[in-house]
Amino acid sequence: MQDYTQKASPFYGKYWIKQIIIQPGVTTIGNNVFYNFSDLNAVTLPGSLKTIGEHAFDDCKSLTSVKIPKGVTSISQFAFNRCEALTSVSLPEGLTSIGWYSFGGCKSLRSLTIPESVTTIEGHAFENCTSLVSLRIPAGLTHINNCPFGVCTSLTDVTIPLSVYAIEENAFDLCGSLNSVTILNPSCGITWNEYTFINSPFGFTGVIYGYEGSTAQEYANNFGRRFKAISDPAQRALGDVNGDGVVNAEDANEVLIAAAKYGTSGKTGLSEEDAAAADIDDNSLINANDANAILRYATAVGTGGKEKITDFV
Ligand SMILES: [Ca+2]
Ligand SMILES: [Ca+2]
Repeated sequence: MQDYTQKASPFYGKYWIKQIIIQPGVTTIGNNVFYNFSDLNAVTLPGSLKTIGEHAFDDCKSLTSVKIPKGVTSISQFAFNRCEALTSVSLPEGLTSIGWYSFGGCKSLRSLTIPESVTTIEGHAFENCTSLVSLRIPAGLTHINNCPFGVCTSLTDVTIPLSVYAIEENAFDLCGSLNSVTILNPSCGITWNEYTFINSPFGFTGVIYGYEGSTAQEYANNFGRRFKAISDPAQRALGDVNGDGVVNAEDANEVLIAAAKYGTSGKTGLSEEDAAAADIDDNSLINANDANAILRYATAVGTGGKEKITDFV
């Protein structure tokens, strides 16, 4: 399928179309092909697909879900921009790059798992996704560009993985609900201005978590942000799967997510350190037994118990 300018697409003006099925064999959806199909609510993409062009589904206001097939390695700029009804997006393992404004203004999108294979998220990619409450940034990402998650006003917490060495300004600008930012790379380069994390007219009133002596601490101190230290990975407590210094239900949840992933893909998606902290019964499997032990331990500690976590396996 070739590229078009917006008005030259053979489909231009056919906005009443509600469903599109793209036949197997098609490898490219050209630029602008389905631009502004305002009635389109379902699209089926073939397994042969490799690329989705710029503005391909831009302004398809009725589209509710999209499953991008395995084989697509990059999503071009503005591809799904302003798809305001989109509640579900499935991104494939193998995807490496998510373009500029590709999901900008997808105001109904609530949760998003970005595959571990993604190494580039361009600026504004998810800007204005105002319903997004749950976001997992992949462990292979190296760089957080300008404003990829700006105006994600429902996002409450975010963990920036060890692999990220640079965070640009406005990365989490105007994220009104953001109250926790965890930066796991102790020497991550954080753009030295106050607009990198913003949740209120007063700047950032949440907490920045990082290691003692990290650039995250230096940043927080310089801009008057609250800072809390997380424990050293070398001294990671058994059960602290997400490495935030406490063992609680969130860790049990991480274990269950990892177990489910293992069930479908044969990979837990956990780093070696995380996996070591997750395998409570030390049987080299990450599963519900480990999650259970974490939960029972967290409950016991919460009510004053002095047991060790391994007492619950
Ligand atoms: Ca934890
Ligand atoms: Ca285990």
